[in-house]
Amino acid sequence: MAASRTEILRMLAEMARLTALDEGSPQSFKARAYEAALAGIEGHPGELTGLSKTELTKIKGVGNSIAEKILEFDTTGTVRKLEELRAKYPPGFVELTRVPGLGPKTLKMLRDRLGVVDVDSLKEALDAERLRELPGMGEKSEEKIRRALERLGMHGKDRRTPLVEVYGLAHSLAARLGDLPGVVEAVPCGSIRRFSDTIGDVDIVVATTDPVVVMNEVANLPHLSELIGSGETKTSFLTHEGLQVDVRAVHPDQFGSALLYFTGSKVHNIALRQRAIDRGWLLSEYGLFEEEKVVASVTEEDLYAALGMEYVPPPLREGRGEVEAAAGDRLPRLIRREDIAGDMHYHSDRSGDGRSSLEEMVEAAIEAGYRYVAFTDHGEDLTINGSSREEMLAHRDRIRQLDDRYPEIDLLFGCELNIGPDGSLDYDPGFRLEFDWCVASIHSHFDLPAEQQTIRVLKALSDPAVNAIGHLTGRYVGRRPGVELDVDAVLEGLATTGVALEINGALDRLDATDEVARRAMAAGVDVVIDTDSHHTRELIRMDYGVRWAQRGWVTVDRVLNARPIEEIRARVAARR
Ligand code: DGT
Ligand code: CA
Ligand code: CA
Ligand code: ZN
Repeated sequence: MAASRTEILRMLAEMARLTALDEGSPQSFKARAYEAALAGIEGHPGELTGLSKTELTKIKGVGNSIAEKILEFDTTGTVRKLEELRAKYPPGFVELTRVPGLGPKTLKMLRDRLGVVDVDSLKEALDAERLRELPGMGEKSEEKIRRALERLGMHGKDRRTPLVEVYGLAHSLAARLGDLPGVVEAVPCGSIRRFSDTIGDVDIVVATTDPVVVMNEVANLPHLSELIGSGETKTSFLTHEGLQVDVRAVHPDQFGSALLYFTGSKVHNIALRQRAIDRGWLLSEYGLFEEEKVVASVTEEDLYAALGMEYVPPPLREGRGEVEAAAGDRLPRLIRREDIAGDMHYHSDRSGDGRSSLEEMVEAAIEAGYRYVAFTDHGEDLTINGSSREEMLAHRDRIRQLDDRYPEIDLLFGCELNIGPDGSLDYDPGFRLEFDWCVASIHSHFDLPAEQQTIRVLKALSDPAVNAIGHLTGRYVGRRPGVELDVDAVLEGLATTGVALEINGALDRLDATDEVARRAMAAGVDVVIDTDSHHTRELIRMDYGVRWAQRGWVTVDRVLNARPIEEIRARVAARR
């Protein structure tokens, strides 16, 4: 076998995770070695398969031992050490690392002393009030863990996985199946294709003339931990992370109807089936039929057209009025990736957590086809990551020089201001006006009461230097709930001041939510779709941000960074 770059990265990420568990700390020497290798490989373009050990060790962060594991993985499809760790830490146990407050050390103790091996046994131990007996734990920590379990929806059949943990896997699986002989196309469907922020299971539809080859490949995938069921055209299995994957092989002639059916949502499908029935037809995963005759089946476009509707983009297929709109030719002109003209939340290594230089970030922006970009490195209030006034002014000089050197792009000197617990911002009002553009965002104090959070954000956005509110709630999907606030009050504040609502395209953020974005459209609030990139590889987040915005029915005319830079500058000037 030859492993793809993504598969190798996934293997190393899993090694890092399991090693941290095994060593009792993500800071252990071994765990950090994997993290270093991951960072090095991510910064190193090109495939890794076929490289020799010497060539591999030339990559930053990759030492002998890791190079050997990459070679072993590339030739055998797995790594012996990884298999050992997987046996020791099954998926149900690894999942517990998602619970805030349960670090590797604590997990080890819970397992050794209380026999906790998964969410269910953790719940039992909590119910029996046994955690409080352990060193360093008490009633308070029990309560905290109990609340986290509830908030994350981590028990029972309703368990969902954040999109960010599934997206890469689903696409690399599909790419692998897409390369098999006889396969025309393989596409992740279901909630992944609709770009939902959390995922129940992975559905992959494969158009092929040879289903046997596909089913054989699936049964032998290195990702497979447990086979759930297999037939001639469908195989279901669990991955080592405990995620269910359903792969269905369909004939290329029926690809459109299979895509449509397995993309869902269920509510959307039911409405389409009803439209078919109203016409005396039947719609299934095999096609749209009039008696025995096929009306349409090859592409989704054919099917929507036959049903007398506009094509509905997958992120819209949630049964939120899209069927009626598409049937009445009333689908709004949604934002698309090619409409985006620039990025207004963008870091360089001027930020402590920035990983690419100004030059690299400028070149990546040009590569992405942008006409402008606003560098928004952190303000001084974020002590480690932020910059002093002197540093910012020197930074401005460099940005202006680069702006002259690259005539094809306009560079703005901006800042990501930190919103303090009381709504205060970095620097002073005068200095803040030195910036061409400011995004203000919350980075701490997530637990304040809703009323206080609302006042906090309203105060920040009333500052004339503020042009957008970044990642509104500060949530991390499935890990940290966002701050609670009065969304309508904030939207009203944005509408009256002309400050934009950011849609942050980081897969683990996707913040503001689709729901809030849709309310923003109704409230007359403009949005900016940003990547918040800290590294050149993160520019891909613009694709994600756009799809997330589509879920919120965001239209092109309401996206600030789809407009010419002059309009943005004029809006900034008008606020001051
Ligand atoms: P998930 O996995 O919970 O994140 O959500 P989905 O939407 O991926 O749902 P899933 O995996 O149960 O099914 C995939 C798609 O298959 C779903 O979006 C629509 C279609 N589908 C599944 N079951 C049914 C059904 O009973 N009726 C209809 N009309 N469609 C279904
Ligand atoms: Ca699914
Ligand atoms: Ca499924
Ligand atoms: Zn940022």
